Amino acid sequence: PHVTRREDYRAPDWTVPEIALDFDLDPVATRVRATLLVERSGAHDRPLVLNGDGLAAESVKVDGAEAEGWRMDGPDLVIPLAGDAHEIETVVTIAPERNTQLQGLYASSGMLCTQCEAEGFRRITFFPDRPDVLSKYKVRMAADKARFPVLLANGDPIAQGDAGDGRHWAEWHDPFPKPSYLFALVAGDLVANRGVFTTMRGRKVDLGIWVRAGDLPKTDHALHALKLSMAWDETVYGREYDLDVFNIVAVDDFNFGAMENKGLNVFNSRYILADPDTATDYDYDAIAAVVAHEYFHNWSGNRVTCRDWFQLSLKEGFTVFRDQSFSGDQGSKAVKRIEDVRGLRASQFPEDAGPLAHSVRPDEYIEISNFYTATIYNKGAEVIRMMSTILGREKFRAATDLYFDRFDGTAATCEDFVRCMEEAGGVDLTQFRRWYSQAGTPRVSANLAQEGGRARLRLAQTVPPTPGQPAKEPMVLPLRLKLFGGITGRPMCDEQLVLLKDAAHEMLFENLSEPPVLSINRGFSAPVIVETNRTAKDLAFLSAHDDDPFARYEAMQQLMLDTLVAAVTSGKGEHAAVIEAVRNTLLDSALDKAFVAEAVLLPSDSFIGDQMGMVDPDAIFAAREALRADLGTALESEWRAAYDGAQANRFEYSPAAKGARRLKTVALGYIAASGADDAAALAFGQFEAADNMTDRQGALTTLVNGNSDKREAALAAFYQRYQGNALVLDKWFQTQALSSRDDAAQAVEALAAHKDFTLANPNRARALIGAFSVNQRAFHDPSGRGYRFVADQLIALDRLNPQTAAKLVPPLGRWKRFDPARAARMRAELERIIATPGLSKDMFEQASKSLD
Ligand code: B3K
Ligand code: ZN
Repeated sequence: PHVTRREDYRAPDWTVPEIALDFDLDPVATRVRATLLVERSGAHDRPLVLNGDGLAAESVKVDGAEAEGWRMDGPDLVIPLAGDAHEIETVVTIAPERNTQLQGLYASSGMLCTQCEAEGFRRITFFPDRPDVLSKYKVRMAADKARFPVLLANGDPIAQGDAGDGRHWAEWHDPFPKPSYLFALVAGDLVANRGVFTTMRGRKVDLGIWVRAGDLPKTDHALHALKLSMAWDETVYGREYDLDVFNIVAVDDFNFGAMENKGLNVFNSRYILADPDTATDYDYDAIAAVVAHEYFHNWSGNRVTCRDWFQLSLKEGFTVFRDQSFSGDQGSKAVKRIEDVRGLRASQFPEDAGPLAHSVRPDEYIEISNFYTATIYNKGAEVIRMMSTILGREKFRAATDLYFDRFDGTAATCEDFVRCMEEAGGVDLTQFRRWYSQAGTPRVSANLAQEGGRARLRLAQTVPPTPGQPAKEPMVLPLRLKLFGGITGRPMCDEQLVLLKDAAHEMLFENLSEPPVLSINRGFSAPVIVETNRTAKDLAFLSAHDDDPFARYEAMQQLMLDTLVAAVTSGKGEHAAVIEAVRNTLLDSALDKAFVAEAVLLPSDSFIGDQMGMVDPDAIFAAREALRADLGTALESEWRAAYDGAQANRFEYSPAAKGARRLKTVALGYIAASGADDAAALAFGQFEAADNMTDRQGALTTLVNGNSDKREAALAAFYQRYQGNALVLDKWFQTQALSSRDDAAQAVEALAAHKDFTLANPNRARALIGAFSVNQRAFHDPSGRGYRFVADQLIALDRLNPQTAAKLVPPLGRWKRFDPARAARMRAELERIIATPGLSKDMFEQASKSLD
């Protein structure tokens, strides 16, 4: 397969300042007429190359006359042109209903919608489908009036009318030049929850959240989040919205979360629809975060876009950083940071340590869809965060102002962004740029040694080898650190920001009146793995006394990890220190409940596995369950007190109420882990009495993981109640796929044959297969049945939807971390995937790289 390389970038031969699209919409056969104004760029005699994917040209005209000498080069249309500017017209017919890839124009629950990023526009019409070709779009759509009463596209509505024969038409113009990946249209039987936002300069923007009529009551949260996001981007980044309308459409079949098409965002319905009965607090938070993310793209992505797909993190890393800051500002910054770091460690760290590791600005790809990764998004966000830490708030804002100002209306690069940081920040980021080019998670060792009244801190860093990058140079690591007195708990110095640039560095602290304890990488100021010589006592001390909430959480996590890793290695656990630290946290009434809930949660099986040279899923599971049981038993009365203290009268979506619900379900889990006789009854009581999905699903999870006779009853009741709601049914599948019971693998195989299971809907596929493959013990069942099941499903899914299938390959690629028997079975499944006739290049790239 063809490999695209960053170093091969060349500016486009032809630009397309304007395009007019005319759609005769029909699910079976949609006719697309495209009229392009093309201009030769620079002095050359190369023909015009228009990308296509599965298109056949029915007509090609140049300046109004049938074109001569055009030809197909594989999927692309090549037209020789004599002059420097021409009008090109092509006509193609496409079949939305047969589009199971969900890329291009497709049908979903009776509506028609588009998804073009990254290279879907070429499945709609012939076009130079690359992000550095920016055009002004005029779109005309005609469709059956009864089936598709609503016709939406980018920009502003211009005109609409009747077309006769039961059809109608609408015209939309987008005045902002944009790349083809931001094109969108939607046709459907939809209703809108409408709102108005008045911008900082007093312009009124009409907002609409478009859904099926029955879903309208579930759209208030998304609309509210949109208004908050628009206001936040004005206050924090000085960015104002620029069109008269902003529409969001929810669709049921979608390959990822949502899409930032100019003025017409298209969303996976799971990131729009919410009411207390069907959405958890986690869902509510995710909806606000994704609405914000897509909205923020209007500046970081649309007004300033990417020159080529290697620069993807320019818009994605920056926009994730922006949505994370937004979410932090809506509630507890500390809890948000903890959640984000947990996510980074669950997805990005393993990616960076495995066969698919790549840098934030990759050097090559086979299929760009495979590079919408945790590294591009979440590590990319950490890179932006580090620059904001180094520059400080004001200079960072000056730098983003400069960036938006200088590159508005253009397609930029990561380098352009860094240069703005340097200019406005007055800093030299030469060495820092390695964050864009070197893959792998840096490791820092920090050893503090007391020498009388002084202490010496020895810092050292290494960056591990990754595929194609055997040797690494030292990185710039901004480490926020502080010392605390081990006796009084008092800070012994102000917090310092240390920029570790060399492989090794020493610092001396003088005049110490008591033994110091090191607090380092506070707030997770650098996305690195830190190893220290801190004792269990030091960590317990910090978990109770550190004045940085993240560092407090981190100390507890490290204490738990050290305990669990020792237990896995030695086969027996020494749990007293963890129990004591958890007790102190539970009893600290100054802490907010959401923080407590995060802090007392044990690291996941897979995160424990990530600490070990060779992962033993069964031993890890056993060690973790043993610690859970001990925590449950030893602190049973504290868990019950926490549980009772977190009961609420009535559902409310506020940080305090969310925190209470979170702690309540965590406490319920520990009460169940204690083996208390009434645990199942307590859980079932919560399940039945719940007035919200957070409590209901929390109780269901506890029951599903257990063996009580209430288990089947709860699963059946849940299914009965939510049968008609696809998003909630996803939770039913997912909860069972994540079960900690011995029969999880078997149960998942049976669920794949359930009448409500389908691979055609990406949410459903991810709820079962995606969830199961991160259930470490079940997926890695020594028989290999988990691997076989996932491979079977992925082979079947690839025939329908390569993009979604390929995203689910990475768990099979972690074979190096497992014993030879498991590794051989995992490799065999990867090989079976690669040998499948007609395999997509998406799957080929993921599976073949995973074998190396
Ligand atoms: N930009 C889209 C992601 C597109 C994924 C294409 N494979 C959503 C987002 O990041 O906001
Ligand atoms: Zn994005």
